[in-house]
Amino acid sequence: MKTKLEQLKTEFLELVEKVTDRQNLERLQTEFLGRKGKLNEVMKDMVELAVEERKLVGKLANEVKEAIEQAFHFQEQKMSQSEVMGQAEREWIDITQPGSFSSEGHLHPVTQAIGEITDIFSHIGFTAVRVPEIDWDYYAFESLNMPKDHPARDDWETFFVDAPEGSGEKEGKLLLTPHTSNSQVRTMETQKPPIRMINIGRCYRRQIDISHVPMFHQFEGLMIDKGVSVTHLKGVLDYFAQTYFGSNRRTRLRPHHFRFTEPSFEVDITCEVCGGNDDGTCRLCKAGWLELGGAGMVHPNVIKAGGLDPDVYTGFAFGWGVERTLMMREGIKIDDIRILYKNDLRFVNQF
Ligand code: FA5
Repeated sequence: MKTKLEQLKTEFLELVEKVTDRQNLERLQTEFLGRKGKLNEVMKDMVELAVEERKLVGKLANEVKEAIEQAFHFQEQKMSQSEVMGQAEREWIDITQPGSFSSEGHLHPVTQAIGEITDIFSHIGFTAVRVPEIDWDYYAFESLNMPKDHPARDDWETFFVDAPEGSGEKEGKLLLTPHTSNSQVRTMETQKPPIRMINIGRCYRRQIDISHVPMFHQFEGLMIDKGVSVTHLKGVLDYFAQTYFGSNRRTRLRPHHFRFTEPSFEVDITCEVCGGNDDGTCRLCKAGWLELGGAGMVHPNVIKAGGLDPDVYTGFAFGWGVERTLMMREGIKIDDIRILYKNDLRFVNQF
């Protein structure tokens, strides 16, 4: 039995050195030390030995067992070390290498224009305000001198929200604002004159063609004070047009009619696509001019709705399309407004 035990030990020590992975190492250990393993197999014959002899063999068996266990742990440690080394080799990082950069996006051209427009007006004291873009009929129409069922409302091709009507005096139907002019009375309700505000917001109309989209942006300007006249309006519009478009562009005021301004105008600028020389072929404009927005002196009824006395205060207001303004910028040459909202990166990345 002693020889068998010695052989067992030698056999294990030889085999364990050749094992290279944990699975085989554990299998080998079970083969030698497991319940039905080789060591126990040899020990079965112990019962036949004399007591003295049994003691000696028992001691030897323990030594063999210990030697096997030690060799097992030694090999296990060697494996852990080489695993760590292997990992370090596989995962090393050269910190002197240049980093990899993720490509940086940028703001949408319309968002860029909104920032620029706000900035231009801030230089002449117009403070940005925000008002609801889902608002009551009262602020979008009624307070703007357009009573219920007035046909002038039709021009705004409005989306109404399928929700219960508000019963308050300043409520009515709920709608997606078709213009930013709801900010006129809302601002007069919260600020005292002198008022100089600019409101840039989303507008919604049931329109889509080459120069109309169902969701667009307008910027609304409002100035209310004592003694404000059309001259101030013209001065502010010219300041904006020259700062944003450049001094070589021409603008014009065309007499128009809005229920909430008197007198009212439409503001046109020479078309950037045809250079203002439309020979009947420009897809975008009408005879070299493109309408940017409406403007006028705030109607006395609107000033009253804002809680102010029209005999004391006068003011002007204007509302322009942001997309149209951007499209008329020098060098832009966008001849279809819808491309702004097609999410085509080939287009957007040019800005
Ligand atoms: C108005 O909306 C008035 N609230 C403007 C105003 C404000 C007049 C203050 C007087 C005083 P209008 O419907 O013309 O006016 O629209 C103004 C501008 O919004 C248009 O000239 C155009 O630039 C832009 N616009 C209107 N509808 C669309 C649309 N569907 N898509 C893109 N831009 C549009």
